[in-house]
Amino acid sequence: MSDANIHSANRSGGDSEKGLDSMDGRGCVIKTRHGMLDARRRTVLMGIINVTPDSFYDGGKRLDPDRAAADGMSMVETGADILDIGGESTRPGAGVVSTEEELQRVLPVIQRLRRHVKVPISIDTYKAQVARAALIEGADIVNDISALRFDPQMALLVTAEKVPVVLMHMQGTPQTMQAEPHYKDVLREVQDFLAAQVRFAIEAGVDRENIIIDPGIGFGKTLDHNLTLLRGLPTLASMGQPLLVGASRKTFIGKILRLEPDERLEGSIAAAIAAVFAGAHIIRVHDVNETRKAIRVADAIRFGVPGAQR
Ligand code: 9MG
Repeated sequence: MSDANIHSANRSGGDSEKGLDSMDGRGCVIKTRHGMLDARRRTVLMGIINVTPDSFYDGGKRLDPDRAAADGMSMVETGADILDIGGESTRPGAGVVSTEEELQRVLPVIQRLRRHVKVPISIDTYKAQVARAALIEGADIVNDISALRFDPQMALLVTAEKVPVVLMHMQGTPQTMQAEPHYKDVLREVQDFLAAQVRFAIEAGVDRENIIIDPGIGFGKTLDHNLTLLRGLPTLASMGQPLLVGASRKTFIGKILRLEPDERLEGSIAAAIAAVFAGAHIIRVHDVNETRKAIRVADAIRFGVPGAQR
């Protein structure tokens, strides 16, 4: 997929979506085939299971499907509300994986998890064929980093299957995105892009309630772009769709702290908590146990603790 294809596909102009309802609670509840995700008074946590040899942090750790499934089960035990299964690395410069290879990586993990966990499973793919097979095996949500742009069949699939879909912003492709990210006004452009893709999805037949938006931290962004977007999350939250943020162990944290991915836990938790207070509904993380504890405290500060002694 060339950049030219991506930028010409489905874009209906740079205007921001004026017609979106403001957040009224409606946008915080997501219905899935395996239950409801209610983010009205609690942050939803998505645990990352990469079944890849080359992901930037956990690449190569879960090539055995039994190990990947066991990790998913322990994420659920420690507080994951969703498990996100990916079979193609999206780190900057990562190679494209064939559909067959991606299917061989993710399906055995989804099959095992579906037998053992009740939480919704999300399939991290931009390929409709992979998403379709994953949904058949029991996945519930499609996490599409291309926001329905890379595969024309994807919008048809999520419409027909009536499943929630994550629309993420990315400038370029994983192969090109960090070459020279450029924006005049990153927050405005990301908001306009997400509004245009929400409109595209709705016109294709996707229910508004099934659309989750995501600024795509680290996808074609400099350190400054990422920080501006995290600071601007309230603007994106006000678009009225559930808002997902993924900052876990990403390069911008390494740039701030001058630390490698395996030393970025504390920075990742700080970013997650900042996102929660800025209005994010779903946080995508590698470290479920640690992040869940931090978020429980953040949620208690935001909403109180039911039955707490005064
Ligand atoms: C697959 N993947 C990697 N980072 C991500 C992010 O920030 N958001 C979403 N939706 N997916 C991501």
